[in-house]
Amino acid sequence: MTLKVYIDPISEPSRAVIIFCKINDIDFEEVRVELSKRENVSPEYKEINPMRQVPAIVDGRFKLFESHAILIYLASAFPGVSNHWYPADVFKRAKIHSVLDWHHSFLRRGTAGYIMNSTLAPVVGRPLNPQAAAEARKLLSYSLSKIESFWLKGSGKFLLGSNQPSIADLSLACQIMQLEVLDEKDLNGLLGPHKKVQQWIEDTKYALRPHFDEAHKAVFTFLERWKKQSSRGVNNETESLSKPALRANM
Ligand SMILES: N[C@@H](CCC(=O)N[C@@H](CS)C(=O)NCC(=O)O)C(=O)O
Repeated sequence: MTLKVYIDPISEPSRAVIIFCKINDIDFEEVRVELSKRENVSPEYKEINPMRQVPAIVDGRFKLFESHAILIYLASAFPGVSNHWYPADVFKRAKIHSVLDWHHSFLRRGTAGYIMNSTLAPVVGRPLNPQAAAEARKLLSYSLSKIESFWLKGSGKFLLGSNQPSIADLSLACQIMQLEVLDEKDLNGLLGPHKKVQQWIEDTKYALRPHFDEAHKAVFTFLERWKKQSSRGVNNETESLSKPALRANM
Protein backbone atom coordinates (compact mmCIF):
# COMPACT_ATOMS: atom_id res chain seq x y z
CA MET A 1 0.00 0.00 0.00
CA THR A 2 1.41 3.42 -0.98
CA LEU A 3 2.56 5.78 1.73
CA LYS A 4 0.15 8.72 2.07
CA VAL A 5 1.61 12.11 3.00
CA TYR A 6 -0.83 14.77 4.22
CA ILE A 7 0.48 18.26 3.65
CA ASP A 8 -0.17 21.87 2.78
CA PRO A 9 2.72 23.35 0.76
CA ILE A 10 2.40 26.59 2.73
CA SER A 11 3.67 24.65 5.76
CA GLU A 12 7.44 24.42 6.33
CA PRO A 13 7.46 20.99 8.01
CA SER A 14 5.19 19.68 5.24
CA ARG A 15 7.72 20.74 2.64
CA ALA A 16 10.55 19.05 4.54
CA VAL A 17 8.69 15.72 4.43
CA ILE A 18 7.84 16.05 0.74
CA ILE A 19 11.41 16.97 -0.20
CA PHE A 20 12.73 14.03 1.83
CA CYS A 21 10.43 11.58 0.03
CA LYS A 22 11.37 12.95 -3.38
CA ILE A 23 15.11 13.10 -2.86
CA ASN A 24 15.12 9.54 -1.54
CA ASP A 25 12.84 8.15 -4.27
CA ILE A 26 10.23 7.09 -1.73
CA ASP A 27 7.00 6.23 -3.48
CA PHE A 28 4.16 8.27 -1.95
CA GLU A 29 0.77 9.79 -2.57
CA GLU A 30 0.48 13.48 -1.67
CA VAL A 31 -2.81 14.40 -0.02
CA ARG A 32 -3.55 18.12 0.28
CA VAL A 33 -5.01 19.45 3.52
CA GLU A 34 -5.63 23.13 2.84
CA LEU A 35 -5.14 25.16 5.98
CA SER A 36 -6.76 28.23 4.43
CA LYS A 37 -9.94 26.16 3.99
CA ARG A 38 -9.57 24.75 7.54
CA GLU A 39 -9.50 21.22 6.10
CA ASN A 40 -7.21 20.31 9.00
CA VAL A 41 -10.12 20.59 11.44
CA SER A 42 -12.44 18.31 9.47
CA PRO A 43 -13.62 15.12 11.21
CA GLU A 44 -11.97 13.05 8.44
CA TYR A 45 -8.57 14.62 9.03
CA LYS A 46 -8.94 14.28 12.80
CA GLU A 47 -8.86 10.53 12.19
CA ILE A 48 -5.44 10.97 10.54
CA ASN A 49 -3.99 13.49 12.99
CA PRO A 50 -5.95 14.16 16.19
CA MET A 51 -3.77 17.27 16.70
CA ARG A 52 -5.21 18.67 13.45
CA GLN A 53 -1.92 19.82 11.99
CA VAL A 54 0.12 19.03 8.89
CA PRO A 55 2.20 17.10 8.05
CA ALA A 56 1.05 13.58 8.86
CA ILE A 57 1.54 10.21 7.19
CA VAL A 58 -0.31 6.94 6.86
CA ASP A 59 1.80 3.93 5.97
CA GLY A 60 -0.53 0.96 5.78
CA ARG A 61 -2.15 0.79 9.20
CA PHE A 62 0.52 3.00 10.78
CA LYS A 63 -0.31 6.68 11.34
CA LEU A 64 2.19 9.32 12.41
CA PHE A 65 2.29 13.09 12.92
CA GLU A 66 5.12 15.52 13.85
CA SER A 67 7.56 16.16 11.00
CA HIS A 68 10.70 15.16 12.88
CA ALA A 69 9.19 11.84 13.94
CA ILE A 70 8.05 11.33 10.35
CA LEU A 71 11.50 12.05 8.91
CA ILE A 72 13.10 9.65 11.40
CA TYR A 73 10.53 6.97 10.58
CA LEU A 74 10.98 7.36 6.82
CA ALA A 75 14.78 7.32 7.12
CA SER A 76 14.59 4.17 9.27
CA ALA A 77 11.80 2.24 7.53
CA PHE A 78 12.49 2.81 3.86
CA PRO A 79 15.42 1.02 2.25
CA GLY A 80 17.68 3.08 0.05
CA VAL A 81 17.80 6.21 2.21
CA SER A 82 21.46 7.24 2.42
CA ASN A 83 23.05 7.00 5.84
CA HIS A 84 23.92 10.70 5.99
CA TRP A 85 20.27 11.69 6.40
CA TYR A 86 20.00 9.87 9.72
CA PRO A 87 23.31 8.16 10.49
CA ALA A 88 23.39 4.75 12.13
CA ASP A 89 26.11 6.00 14.48
CA VAL A 90 24.41 6.51 17.84
CA PHE A 91 26.39 9.64 18.73
CA LYS A 92 25.65 11.30 15.39
CA ARG A 93 21.98 10.39 15.78
CA ALA A 94 21.87 11.84 19.27
CA LYS A 95 23.34 15.11 18.02
CA ILE A 96 20.75 15.26 15.25
CA HIS A 97 18.01 14.79 17.84
CA SER A 98 19.60 17.59 19.83
CA VAL A 99 19.37 20.00 16.87
CA LEU A 100 15.79 18.92 16.09
CA ASP A 101 14.60 19.37 19.68
CA TRP A 102 16.36 22.73 19.93
CA HIS A 103 14.70 23.76 16.68
CA HIS A 104 11.18 23.38 18.10
CA SER A 105 11.85 25.66 21.05
CA PHE A 106 13.92 28.28 19.25
CA LEU A 107 14.10 28.65 15.48
CA ARG A 108 10.66 27.18 14.79
CA ARG A 109 8.97 29.17 17.56
CA GLY A 110 10.71 32.39 16.53
CA THR A 111 10.16 32.04 12.80
CA ALA A 112 6.62 30.69 12.83
CA GLY A 113 5.59 33.12 15.57
CA TYR A 114 7.05 36.11 13.76
CA ILE A 115 5.73 35.28 10.31
CA MET A 116 2.28 34.30 11.51
CA ASN A 117 1.81 37.36 13.73
CA SER A 118 3.39 39.88 11.35
CA THR A 119 2.21 38.59 7.97
CA LEU A 120 0.42 35.29 7.46
CA ALA A 121 -2.33 35.18 10.09
CA PRO A 122 -5.02 36.44 7.67
CA VAL A 123 -4.26 33.55 5.29
CA VAL A 124 -5.61 31.17 7.94
CA GLY A 125 -8.31 33.56 9.13
CA ARG A 126 -6.55 34.93 12.20
CA PRO A 127 -5.73 38.56 13.15
CA LEU A 128 -2.18 39.98 13.10
CA ASN A 129 -0.57 40.57 16.52
CA PRO A 130 2.27 43.14 16.48
CA GLN A 131 3.27 42.54 20.11
CA ALA A 132 3.57 38.78 19.68
CA ALA A 133 5.42 39.43 16.40
CA ALA A 134 8.00 41.62 18.17
CA GLU A 135 8.62 38.96 20.85
CA ALA A 136 8.96 36.22 18.25
CA ARG A 137 11.35 38.33 16.16
CA LYS A 138 13.72 38.57 19.13
CA LEU A 139 13.70 34.79 19.51
CA LEU A 140 14.24 34.38 15.79
CA SER A 141 17.28 36.71 15.78
CA TYR A 142 18.71 34.89 18.76
CA SER A 143 18.14 31.52 17.07
CA LEU A 144 19.86 32.63 13.85
CA SER A 145 22.86 33.82 15.83
CA LYS A 146 23.07 30.43 17.59
CA ILE A 147 22.96 28.57 14.29
CA GLU A 148 25.75 30.84 13.01
CA SER A 149 27.96 30.57 16.08
CA PHE A 150 27.21 27.08 17.37
CA TRP A 151 25.45 24.62 15.05
CA LEU A 152 27.54 25.71 12.05
CA LYS A 153 30.84 26.03 13.87
CA GLY A 154 32.33 22.77 12.49
CA SER A 155 34.48 22.46 9.39
CA GLY A 156 31.82 20.81 7.14
CA LYS A 157 29.23 22.67 5.10
CA PHE A 158 26.26 21.41 7.11
CA LEU A 159 24.95 21.46 10.68
CA LEU A 160 27.08 19.66 13.28
CA GLY A 161 30.10 20.05 11.00
CA SER A 162 28.88 17.37 8.57
CA ASN A 163 29.91 17.19 4.95
CA GLN A 164 26.50 15.95 3.85
CA PRO A 165 23.02 17.07 4.90
CA SER A 166 20.95 15.30 7.55
CA ILE A 167 17.24 15.54 8.36
CA ALA A 168 18.20 18.41 10.68
CA ASP A 169 19.53 20.48 7.76
CA LEU A 170 16.34 19.76 5.84
CA SER A 171 14.02 20.72 8.68
CA LEU A 172 15.80 23.91 9.72
CA ALA A 173 16.46 25.09 6.16
CA CYS A 174 12.77 24.72 5.22
CA GLN A 175 11.93 26.80 8.27
CA ILE A 176 14.35 29.58 7.34
CA MET A 177 13.04 29.63 3.75
CA GLN A 178 9.68 30.75 5.13
CA LEU A 179 11.34 34.09 5.93
CA GLU A 180 11.11 34.88 2.23
CA VAL A 181 7.52 35.95 2.80
CA LEU A 182 8.88 38.99 4.63
CA ASP A 183 9.71 42.21 2.84
CA GLU A 184 13.28 42.48 1.55
CA LYS A 185 14.43 45.02 4.13
CA ASP A 186 13.20 42.90 7.01
CA LEU A 187 14.66 39.73 5.51
CA ASN A 188 18.04 41.39 4.99
CA GLY A 189 17.96 42.78 8.51
CA LEU A 190 17.45 39.28 9.91
CA LEU A 191 19.76 37.24 7.68
CA GLY A 192 22.30 39.92 6.65
CA PRO A 193 24.53 39.56 9.75
CA HIS A 194 24.67 35.77 9.40
CA LYS A 195 26.94 34.94 6.48
CA LYS A 196 27.43 31.32 7.48
CA VAL A 197 23.68 30.79 7.69
CA GLN A 198 23.28 32.27 4.21
CA GLN A 199 26.01 30.01 2.78
CA TRP A 200 24.56 26.96 4.52
CA ILE A 201 21.12 27.64 2.99
CA GLU A 202 22.74 27.88 -0.44
CA ASP A 203 24.65 24.63 0.14
CA THR A 204 21.47 22.90 1.32
CA LYS A 205 19.53 24.10 -1.72
CA TYR A 206 22.30 22.79 -3.96
CA ALA A 207 22.53 19.42 -2.20
CA LEU A 208 18.74 18.99 -2.40
CA ARG A 209 18.29 20.20 -5.97
CA PRO A 210 15.89 20.24 -7.74
CA HIS A 211 13.35 19.23 -5.09
CA PHE A 212 14.15 21.93 -2.54
CA ASP A 213 13.65 24.78 -5.03
CA GLU A 214 10.59 23.14 -6.58
CA ALA A 215 8.88 22.73 -3.23
CA HIS A 216 9.44 26.39 -2.38
CA LYS A 217 8.72 27.97 -5.77
CA ALA A 218 4.98 27.37 -5.82
CA VAL A 219 4.36 28.55 -2.31
CA PHE A 220 6.35 31.74 -2.77
CA THR A 221 4.48 32.56 -5.97
CA PHE A 222 1.26 32.21 -4.01
CA LEU A 223 2.50 34.26 -1.06
CA GLU A 224 3.88 37.01 -3.32
CA ARG A 225 0.49 37.37 -4.99
CA TRP A 226 -1.30 37.25 -1.69
CA LYS A 227 0.98 39.94 -0.22
CA LYS A 228 0.45 42.22 -3.23
CA GLN A 229 -3.30 41.86 -2.92
CA SER A 230 -3.25 42.54 0.81
CA SER A 231 -1.06 45.62 0.39
CA ARG A 232 -3.62 46.93 -2.09
CA GLY A 233 -6.19 46.49 0.66
CA VAL A 234 -8.06 43.65 -1.02
CA ASN A 235 -9.71 41.74 1.80
CA ASN A 236 -11.45 38.40 1.94
CA GLU A 237 -9.44 37.23 -1.05
CA THR A 238 -7.66 34.48 0.81
CA GLU A 239 -10.24 31.90 -0.09
CA SER A 240 -10.38 32.72 -3.77
CA LEU A 241 -6.68 33.36 -4.26
CA SER A 242 -5.17 30.54 -2.28
CA LYS A 243 -6.68 27.60 -4.07
CA PRO A 244 -6.12 28.42 -7.71
CA ALA A 245 -2.79 30.17 -7.13
CA LEU A 246 -1.26 27.22 -5.33
CA ARG A 247 -2.73 24.67 -7.64
CA ALA A 248 -1.75 26.58 -10.74
CA ASN A 249 1.87 26.59 -9.73
CA MET A 250 2.23 23.06 -8.46
N1 LIG B 1 5.72 20.36 15.33
C1 LIG B 1 4.86 20.13 14.20
C2 LIG B 1 4.35 21.46 13.73
C3 LIG B 1 3.18 21.29 12.79
C4 LIG B 1 2.52 22.62 12.50
O1 LIG B 1 2.67 23.62 13.22
N2 LIG B 1 1.76 22.65 11.41
C5 LIG B 1 1.04 23.84 11.07
C6 LIG B 1 1.44 24.28 9.66
S1 LIG B 1 3.13 24.68 9.56
C7 LIG B 1 -0.45 23.54 11.06
O2 LIG B 1 -0.87 22.49 10.65
N3 LIG B 1 -1.22 24.51 11.53
C8 LIG B 1 -2.66 24.41 11.55
C9 LIG B 1 -3.23 24.70 12.91
O3 LIG B 1 -2.48 24.60 13.89
O4 LIG B 1 -4.42 24.99 12.96
C10 LIG B 1 5.66 19.42 13.10
O5 LIG B 1 6.88 19.61 13.02
O6 LIG B 1 5.05 18.65 12.34
